[in-house]
Amino acid sequence: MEGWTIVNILLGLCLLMLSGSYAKEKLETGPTFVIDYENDQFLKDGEPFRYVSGSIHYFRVLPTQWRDRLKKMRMAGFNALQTYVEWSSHEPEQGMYDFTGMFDLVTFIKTAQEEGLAVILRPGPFIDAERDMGGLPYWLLNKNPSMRLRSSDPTYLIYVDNWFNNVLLPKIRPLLYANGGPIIMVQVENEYGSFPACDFAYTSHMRDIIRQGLGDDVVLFTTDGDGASYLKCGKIPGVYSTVDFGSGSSVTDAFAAMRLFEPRGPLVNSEYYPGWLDHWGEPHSTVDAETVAKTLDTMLALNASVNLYMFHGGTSFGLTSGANMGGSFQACPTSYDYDAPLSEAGDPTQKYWIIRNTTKKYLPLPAGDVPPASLKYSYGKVEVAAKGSLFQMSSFLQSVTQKYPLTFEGLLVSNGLVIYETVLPFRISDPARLTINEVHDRGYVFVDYKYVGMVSREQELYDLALSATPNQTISIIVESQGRVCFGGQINDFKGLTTNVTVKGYTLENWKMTPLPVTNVPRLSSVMKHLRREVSKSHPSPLELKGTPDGGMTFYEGSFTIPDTDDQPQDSFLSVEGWRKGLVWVNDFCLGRYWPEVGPQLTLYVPSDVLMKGINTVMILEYEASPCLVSDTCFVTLQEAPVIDGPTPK
Ligand code: NDJ
Repeated sequence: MEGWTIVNILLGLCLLMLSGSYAKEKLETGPTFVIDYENDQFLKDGEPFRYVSGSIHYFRVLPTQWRDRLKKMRMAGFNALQTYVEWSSHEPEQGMYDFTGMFDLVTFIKTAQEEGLAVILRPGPFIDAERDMGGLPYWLLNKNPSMRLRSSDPTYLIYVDNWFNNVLLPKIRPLLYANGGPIIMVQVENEYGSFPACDFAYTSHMRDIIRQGLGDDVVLFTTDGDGASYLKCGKIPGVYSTVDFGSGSSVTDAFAAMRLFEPRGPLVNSEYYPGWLDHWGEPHSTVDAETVAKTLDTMLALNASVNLYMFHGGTSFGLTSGANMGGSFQACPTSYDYDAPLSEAGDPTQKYWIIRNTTKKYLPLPAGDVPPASLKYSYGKVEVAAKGSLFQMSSFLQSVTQKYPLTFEGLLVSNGLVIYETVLPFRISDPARLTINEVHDRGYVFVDYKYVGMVSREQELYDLALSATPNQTISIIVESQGRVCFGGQINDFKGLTTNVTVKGYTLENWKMTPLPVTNVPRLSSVMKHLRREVSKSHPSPLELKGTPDGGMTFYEGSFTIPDTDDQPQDSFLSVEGWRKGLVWVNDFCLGRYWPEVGPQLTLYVPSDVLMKGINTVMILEYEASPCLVSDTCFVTLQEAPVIDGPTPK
C-alpha cells in the first residue's frame, strides 16, 4: 500500500514537471511570424504562410462600418488586412491626440483580428495615400518653415520621435502577433525610394526607433516601386524590401527588381493596384477586373504574398484629400472608390467576385455567405436657402494683421479658406496687372466685395486685369485644394505664399481671416450669429456680398427621414447645378464637391450620419449656386453614385 503511494506521488511529480516544462516551452516559443530565407517564404508558428491582404484605411470608413468591410474582405478568402496609420489624423494640432471614433486605431486592429485577419501595419510617418500632405501634420511647417520633411533634419525628427516613441508604438506593441495580437509586419516609411532626399540616416533612424519601440519579434519591411532606381534609396539594411506594382507591369520584371535587393525570402507585392486614384478634372480611373485577376493569379502561382491596394477605398471625408504634382497641380477628389473590389459604399462589385474566384484557388474561403450590399435610399430633393456670405461671417471671426501675407501654416490654419484683405493705397492704371504668384491653390479676387476674377495654381493662372481706385478693398479668398502628397514638393504651404503685386508694386498691410470650416463646433456657433444677423435684413443672395451668382455663400435646408425599421439608409448627394464647395449633413463634412470639372458628381452619405426625423444639409458654395432661378435651389439625395461624370478637355 505504502509503495503504491510513493509511486503515485513520484508519478504525479513527474507529470507536474513535464507539464511545467511543456508550458514553459510553449511560453518560450509563443506565436511566431518570421521570414524563412532558405525556402523563400514566411513562417507563421513554424508553418509556411503566404498572405493575400487588402488595404482598408480606418480613417476613410466610419467605425460602424469597419466590421462589415473587414468581414467582406475575409469572405473573399483574404487572410490579412493592410492599413496605414495617419499621423495628421491622430495629432491634428501639436500635442493634441485623437484616437476616438474614426481614429480609434486599436479597435480597428482588434476588429480585424476578431474577423480572422492578420494585420500589416504601415505607420509612416509619411504615407502618401492621396491624403493631405501625405498624412504628415500640417503644423510641422509652422514649427520650421524650412523643415526638411522625411529626412534626418533634427527639427523634423523631434516631432516624429515624440509621435512614435511616446504615443504610437506603445499602443502598437501589445497588438503584435508575438504578444497575442494580429500584427505580423510593420512597414518603415513609405516608398522612400520615390522621394528625392535619399537620406539613409533618416531611414535607419526610423528602423531603429520602430525596433526599439516594438522589439525584435516583428518583421519590418519597406515598399518601393518595382525598379532598381526606387529600391536603391528605399532599401534599409536589416529591413525586408518589397515592391509595388499594378497589372500593367510584368510580374517577372517586377519581382526580378525585388530580387536584386532580396535574393532570398518570400516574393511580396505590397501594393497591387486593382484600380487607381482620381484627380479632379480627369476621367475616372478604372482597371479591367479580368486583367486584375489574371495578374493576381500569376503572382499567387509564384507563391508570392500580395496586398491589394485598395480592397476598399472609402471616402476622404472633410478636407483630408491630397494632391499630386504631375505636369501641374492635380487635386484628388473626395471619393476614394479606387475602382476597388468593394465600392466606396462598401458594396461587393463584379471585381469582388472575380477576385474571390482567384483567391479561392490558393486559400480556403471561410464558410458562410458574403454580407450583401447595404440598402440605399433616395430621399429626393432637399430645398436649401442662402443664409449669409463668407464676408458677412468674417465680421464674427478673429483676424490677424501683418505687413505681408502669412501662409495657412503661419496662421496655424490646417485647411479650408482664408480671406486676405488689403486697401489699395495708390492710384493705378486702368486696368493694372494684379499678380498673385504661387497662389495655393485658388484665389477668388474681389474689389469692394464685388467678384472680379480668379487665379489658379492648377491652371497656372496667376494674374488678372484689375480696375480699382485708391482706398478700395481688395479681398482674395484663398482655397486650399489639399496638400501635395507625393514627390519632392510636399512642403506645400497654402494660401498666399508670396507677395501680391499691382503693376510690380507690392501690396502691404494684410488682414487675414481664417474660416472655421474644419472646426464643426466653431462653425456651428458662428453660423448661429450669421443666421441671426442676416434674418434681420432678409437679403437676397445678390445682396449677400458674395459672387454675383450667389457664390461664397452658405446655404441650408433640411429633410425628414421616416421612422421605420429599415431607416436610415446610405444615400448619395447629387450637387448637380452647384459649382464648387463643401457640404455637411448633420454637421458631418461629407467633403469637397466640384461637379463642374468632375469626374465625381455625387457625395457618399453613409447611413450613420443620418437619423430618423429631421436632418440638416449645409452647403458652402464658392462660385455660383443655382439659387438665382426659382425652383432650382436644391440638392438631391439619390440611390446611385456618379463618380465617372464628364471632365473638361
Ligand atoms: O505608397 C503609395 C500609396 O500610398 C503609392 N502610390 C499610391 C497610389 O494610390 C498611394 O499613394 C503612388 N502614388 S505611386 C503616386 C501617384 C502619383 C500620380
